[in-house]
Amino acid sequence: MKGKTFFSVWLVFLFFFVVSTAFSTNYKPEYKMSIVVGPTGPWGEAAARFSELVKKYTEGRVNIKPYYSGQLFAGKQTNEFMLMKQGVIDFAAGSTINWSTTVKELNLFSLPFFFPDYRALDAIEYGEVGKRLFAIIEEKGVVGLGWQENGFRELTNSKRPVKKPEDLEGLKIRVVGSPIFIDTFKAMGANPVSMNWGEALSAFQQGTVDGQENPVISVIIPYKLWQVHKYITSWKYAIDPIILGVSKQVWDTFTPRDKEAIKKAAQEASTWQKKAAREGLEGSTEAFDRLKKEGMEVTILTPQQLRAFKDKTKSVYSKWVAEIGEELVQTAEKEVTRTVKEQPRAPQKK
Ligand code: X2X
Repeated sequence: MKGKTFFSVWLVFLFFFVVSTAFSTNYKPEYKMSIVVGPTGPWGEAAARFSELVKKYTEGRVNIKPYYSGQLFAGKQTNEFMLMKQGVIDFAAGSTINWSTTVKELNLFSLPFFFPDYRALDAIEYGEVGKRLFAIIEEKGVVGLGWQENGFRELTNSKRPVKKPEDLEGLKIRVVGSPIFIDTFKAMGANPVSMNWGEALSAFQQGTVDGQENPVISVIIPYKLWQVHKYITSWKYAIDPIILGVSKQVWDTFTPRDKEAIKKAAQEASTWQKKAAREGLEGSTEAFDRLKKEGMEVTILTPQQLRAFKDKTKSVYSKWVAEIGEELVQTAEKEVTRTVKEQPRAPQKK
């Protein structure tokens, strides 16, 4: 190599060395990750896995610490997205419900009785709609790294089996502080109260609230809700995806190499999490059998029984389609219909 060429190669090398060192020294010693639930169950466990994988793939340059049970919320779980946007929270595995007060399009997942099954949900998340939703959240300050899942939300209560809308009358049901849930439960005849998850648990114990709605594997089992509620109704009335995301402000400080490493970790953790969140619920009665064993009375609504609840929520549906955006909902509707049509015909169970 001639002297001049050697010198330029050396300069280029020096430049990259200086730039990458400068970037990595800008890294925080700890990145805070927000989780609304505790460390037990697929939601919390996946956060721990994600942070371990990130550490491994970035060779220790990015250290994420999960903060469980909503410690970073500053009082309200619906604040999570705003706090990420501001860079106060760096990472989160956040429920789309908690983010929907800031990103109204995410109410798509809370439209009553919209998603029939996991197939339809996956088609939406990994298809055009999912990509659009990630673009929308990014515009608002959060980069989406993967789809995870709390799950289909089922109703539990301490008073009686709920089989028809009339059974909900007078029941005080805790819901998340997101307006579509208040609308839905009022329409079905219940008496909804919005409350943070952390506060809800003591309200169930004291009996000041009669019921709640949350997924079986991710919340009902880890929180042993049978200790406070005897009755569960499976009605899959709303799905609750989790987005694994990072504050855009923070994301922009990572080197391209570390971004790739974090994406890889996110993909692995999210694939594991989704599978775990569906364990015993997909083509199996295992999860509900477990609840029976714990003493719960399980009611699984028939399509006919479901119809009565769906009919009650029609007005909620029309109101919220307008909020979410008609075009987005229509695109999602088409996709759901397609997956239903393409479904291999399973033998019909009576
Ligand atoms: O608060 C809830 O019900 C929970 C844990 O499911 C959410 O964060 C949406």
